[in-house]
Amino acid sequence: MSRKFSVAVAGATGAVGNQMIACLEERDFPVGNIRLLASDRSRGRTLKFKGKDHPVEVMDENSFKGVEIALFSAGGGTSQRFAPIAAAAGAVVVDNSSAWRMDPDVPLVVPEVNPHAVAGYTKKGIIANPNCSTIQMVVALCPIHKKAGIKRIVVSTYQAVSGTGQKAIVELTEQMKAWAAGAPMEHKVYPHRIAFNCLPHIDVFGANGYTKEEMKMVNETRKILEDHDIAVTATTVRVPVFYSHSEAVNIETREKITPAEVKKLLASAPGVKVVDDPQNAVYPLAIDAAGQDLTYVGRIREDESIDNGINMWVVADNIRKGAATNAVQIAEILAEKYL
Ligand code: 25A
Ligand code: L14
Repeated sequence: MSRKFSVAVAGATGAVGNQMIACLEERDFPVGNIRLLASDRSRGRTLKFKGKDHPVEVMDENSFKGVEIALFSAGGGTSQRFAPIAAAAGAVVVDNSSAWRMDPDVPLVVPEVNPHAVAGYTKKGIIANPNCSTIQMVVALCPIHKKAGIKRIVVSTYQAVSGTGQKAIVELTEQMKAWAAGAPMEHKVYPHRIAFNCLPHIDVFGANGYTKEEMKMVNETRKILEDHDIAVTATTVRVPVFYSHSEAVNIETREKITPAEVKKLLASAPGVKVVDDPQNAVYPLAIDAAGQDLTYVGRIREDESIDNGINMWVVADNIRKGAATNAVQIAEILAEKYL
């Protein structure tokens, strides 16, 4: 890559936006000029990029003049409104919200799985970053799907509070402090206490009894793996963990594949690290994945209740691989191949 790009980060002061700025810096993305955008609440703030202070600008219709790549993580409503404005100004938008993911004219991309789909950005000037829980699951499952054909996925998630943003990190911290002090624990962000609890409720419930988060895992998995015959069912659960989502993933394959074969496949799969020595209490942990970019897979074993079944435990940092890193990886493909 020789030339540099004019980049904007929309939602720069949020949990994901901050990490996007860090990823651009760490991965040495060829940034010529950077614009950091947020809402009026962040007016007057500055953020550091490559050791230099940059003012946070309030995002409006004129924010995207001259911008070539715009990374968005400012919530669904904001993306709905501003992504087309940015695209009309000539930027390619990589959007982290759920607003555009299922639009047939918007590619939904995980670079380890379907990098070719980036080419579809020309239709709307928007590329969608998938849901965090879906990203780590398809990174782990894609090699198995290619080899043995996945018929059905049954997944239960154990999701960190950082997925809800900075305010939820504060809520869990405050509840734990209050518990230690013997004081009452208050909640505003979640409908119940999250400290020392598990909530089978992420995003809003739909008419079918599933949450939107659960249905994202169903629909996005099929779109990314480009296979609408895969049956997927999910239960998504919020747990009192700060960073990294964990998932118990059960699959049924068309062809027989043994746990040893799965381990061998995943050992050379892009973006995956196998951590699987249960006799020595070695398996993926949220606290180890936090701050990392890989998807960690362990507890790989046969599902003995069916002919072609595998169980595994999949863990990744939801703010990094689940959001910011994946978005910057997409921008890298754009920069290298398309812009
Ligand atoms: O429900 P929605 O609309 O889809 O939004 C969902 C929320 O999920 C987060 C993100 O929260 C978003 O607000 N999010 C989205 N995708 C995520 C993912 N994959 C995700 N979280 C995890 N994983 P957030 O707080 O982390 O980041 C919000 C960022 O978006 C900016 N923003 C919001 N509205 C905007 C906007 N920017 C431009 N135009 C708009 N209209 C937001 O900037 C932030 O950068 P900010 O200035 O509004 O917030 C700065 C700080 O203020 C705190 N804060 C948040 N909400 C409030 C608030 N303070 C006071 N009142 C509030 N209501 C935040 O903690 C933030 O640090
Ligand atoms: O669809 O709250 O990208 O953990 C990401 C964070 C949905 C909710 C998305 C969470 C959001 C999720």
